[in-house]
Amino acid sequence: MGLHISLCHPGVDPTPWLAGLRALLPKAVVSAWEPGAEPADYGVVWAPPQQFIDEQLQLKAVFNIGAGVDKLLQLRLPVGLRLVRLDDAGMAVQMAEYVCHALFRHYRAFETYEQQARAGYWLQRPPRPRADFPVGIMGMGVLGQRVAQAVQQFDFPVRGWSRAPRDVPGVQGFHGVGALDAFLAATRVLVCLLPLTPDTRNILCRATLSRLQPAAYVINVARGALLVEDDLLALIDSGHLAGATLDVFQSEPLAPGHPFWTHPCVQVTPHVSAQTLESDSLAQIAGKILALEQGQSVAGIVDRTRGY
Ligand code: NDP
Ligand code: OXD
Repeated sequence: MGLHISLCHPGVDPTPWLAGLRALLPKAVVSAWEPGAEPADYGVVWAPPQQFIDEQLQLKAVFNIGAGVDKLLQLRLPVGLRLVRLDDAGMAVQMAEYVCHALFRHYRAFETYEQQARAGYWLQRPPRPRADFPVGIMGMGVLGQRVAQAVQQFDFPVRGWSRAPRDVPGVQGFHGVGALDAFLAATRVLVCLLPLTPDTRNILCRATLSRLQPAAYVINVARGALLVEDDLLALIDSGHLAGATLDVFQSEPLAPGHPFWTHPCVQVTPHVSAQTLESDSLAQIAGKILALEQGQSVAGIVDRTRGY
């Protein structure tokens, strides 16, 4: 094919990624980027340095090895450079299982039962109507819709909030800033699956979280910078929020001594709610390179004015 593909994934062993791309695109030259490398036709990257963009001036497209492009968009990018993000690639089902686990753990009081069991204490708590636990999903894209589908299977009422109207079967849809208050007021378990953009940074703050139903629960699986961490803690400590499951943080890794580590109402995981799957991701990227080479359109092209 005569194509040159440059992989730039700082801090990660490139060997399996290079081998995977070479197997999928045997006619292409695939190499790990280093400063001064030959110009490539396509970049396959996660959090590349500015130098990669500045030196690679002949790129037809850059493939982001992840769904979120916030880090990529922090770079100075040539105006017309096409960015393509991962579009599910095995992440949606992981996100659905993570969110369902967090929802069930909270709704069924499993954490309380675990504590009771450790103390050798037998106490049955009354069942709680699931109609009292409407789940509101902020971000009804590829991942949010998969989560909505999974949550509906367990008969929870589901609301969704997006920028543009989204007609998703079984989901009460809200869209735009004007409908945010109504969406929050209709939500007891909030799932955040928004991209990080100038419009969404710090969107989960005292003003918005206060509008959730009393004893609301927050699940943030998108980006840490969407959440004002001190506001969340204050609202949990005041009793307005029941707690939170957090997979992402303002600063990662979460700092030693951060109150989230030990807060009894906060569960933390180290940014693993939907992990990038190497073979699924490479298959998707290779397929899209072939499609672009044939002049076809591909899913997952980033709209840089929207920021996602
Ligand atoms: P999509 O681009 O498919 O969906 C984004 C959704 O957010 C869309 O529904 C979009 O609305 C909505 N949205 C964006 N901006 C706004 C806004 N200002 N107001 C209201 N709604 C808005 O993304 P994905 O579902 O693929 O991924 C979502 C995010 O999840 C990623 O950006 C990434 O940050 C995070 N992520 C986290 C992972 C983890 O392991 N923790 C793993 C993978 C992703 P509309 O439908 O109108 O366009
Ligand atoms: C992603 C992530 O954006 O893993 O794909 O966070």
